[in-house]
Amino acid sequence: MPILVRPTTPFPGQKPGTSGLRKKVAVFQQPNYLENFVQSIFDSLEGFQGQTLVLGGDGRFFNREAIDVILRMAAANGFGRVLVGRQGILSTPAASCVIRKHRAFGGIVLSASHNPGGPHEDFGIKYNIGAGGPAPEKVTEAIYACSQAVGEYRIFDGGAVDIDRLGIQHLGEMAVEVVDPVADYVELMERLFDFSAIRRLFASGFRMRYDAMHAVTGPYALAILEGCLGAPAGTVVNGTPLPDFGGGHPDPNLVHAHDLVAAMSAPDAPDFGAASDGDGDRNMVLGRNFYVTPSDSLAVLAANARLAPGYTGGLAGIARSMPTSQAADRVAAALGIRCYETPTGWKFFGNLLDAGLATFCGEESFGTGSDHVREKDGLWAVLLWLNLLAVRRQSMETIVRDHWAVHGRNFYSRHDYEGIGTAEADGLMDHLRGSLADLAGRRFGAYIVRLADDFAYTDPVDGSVSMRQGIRVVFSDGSRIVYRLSGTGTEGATLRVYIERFEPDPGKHDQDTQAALADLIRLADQIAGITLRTGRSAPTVIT
Ligand code: VG1
Ligand code: CO
Repeated sequence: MPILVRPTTPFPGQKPGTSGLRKKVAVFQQPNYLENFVQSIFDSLEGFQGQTLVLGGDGRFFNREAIDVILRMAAANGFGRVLVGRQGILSTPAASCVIRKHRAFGGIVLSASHNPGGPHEDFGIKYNIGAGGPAPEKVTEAIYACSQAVGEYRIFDGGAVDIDRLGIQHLGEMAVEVVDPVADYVELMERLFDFSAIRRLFASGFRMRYDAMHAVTGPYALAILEGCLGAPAGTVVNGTPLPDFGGGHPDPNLVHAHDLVAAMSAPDAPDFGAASDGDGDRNMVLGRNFYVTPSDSLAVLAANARLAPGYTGGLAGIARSMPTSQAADRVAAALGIRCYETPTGWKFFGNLLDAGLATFCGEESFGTGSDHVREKDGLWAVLLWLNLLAVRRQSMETIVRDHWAVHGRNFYSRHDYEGIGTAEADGLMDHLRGSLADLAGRRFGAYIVRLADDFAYTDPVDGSVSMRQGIRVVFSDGSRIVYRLSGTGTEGATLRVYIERFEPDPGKHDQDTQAALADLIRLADQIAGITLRTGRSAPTVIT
């Protein structure tokens, strides 16, 4: 077959971050940039000849062009078959589902997740392994190493396929099967949740607003909520994926999902609100006039998991990323199961899930999921909440307040300082690292530092070690301040500061979060010199 072997030279910086390689679209549009990275993925792998690759993306600008290139490169590199979502669409959790169900060798997901899309915005590409999850660090490091040495790439030059047409086509000897991006995923959700109970909930007049933010979950939410579950038409808003997400920022949080937040605090607000991000792996859930933090959502879902058919046997364990609040730890203790603490990024949950050590996982960044796939899953969390609401027939607010009354409340907030200079950000972190020894045992007002370190993680399954995963300052009452730099941005640096304080007294659970954390927020600035070093007097985004 007509395979071209084209010479190329390496690009610097093709290093995957927290979740794949993310760059401005213009960077990906440079001749050979995408090709180099894709060839590096293939060069880093062994044994995929004749095997199946899964391919899809969140529909953002450059998705189709990239799919065309990757299909032709997969053919030239010897894959036997590619399963590609129709129109190039596959949400991140759906891609994981398809990889697992069809026993694929791996998958390539095109997304920069919550980063904006469009010709002047971001694009991204990530590789997922056969278990369905994000490539672990040893794989991403191997890809990066290959990208620094790549000298040629292979591409098929004998035609193209129509990704709008379901069914099998061929590129040379390789089969390309265009699949319904929604079908396998819907089938999985039906097995995990009590769809009849949720259908009855909607039939009883329960109202919901699901904001797909013009990102990838639109078709999934329409099929499941309005299709299978009988929610009234119009429950899903912004349900058509657009290449630029309608000019918005597909990040489901209080700042970027402001329309949803406004609708949920209006006098005629629905009972339940939810939004997902660009690639469908995150979720924000809201009650009427009530916000639940992702950390609390994980804890409440874990405490109530047995109410859903997929989890009646209970949970083997819970895992959370280090900056995520310790609300889940309290649930794990109450359930008599283990809670694992991992670095930021879903790839660190993979081994725990594969080994059956954890069933639910969560991150403070609106990511929740379980062992049903190997990615976080926005709609899964929404459906689990619906299942819970359908069984308990209480408002979300009542359920969360009851939870706090039993387990106590972990007041929690994340402060992001976006777009600060790389030098300032590195300087701040270096300074913090340098002051760790002095911090231990120091008193700041009522707070005494019990532990100050740079979080290092040893994977309990394969023993791999990941260093420098964020600075933790833990106080004697269990309160914490965590600092780390984002690994998903494409411009300058983003400093994330995570602040947490436990409050056992139900009489004090009504406080405003920022007020409840005010002392620690001041301390966070004092310890790291944020204002002094960045010139910023306030965060860009507070969640
Ligand atoms: C952020 C979040 C992290 C999440 C990652 C990918 O990373 O903090 O929890 O796993 O995004 O999510 P960072 O390095 O910017 O803090 V997604 O939805 O972009 O795939
Ligand atoms: Co995402």
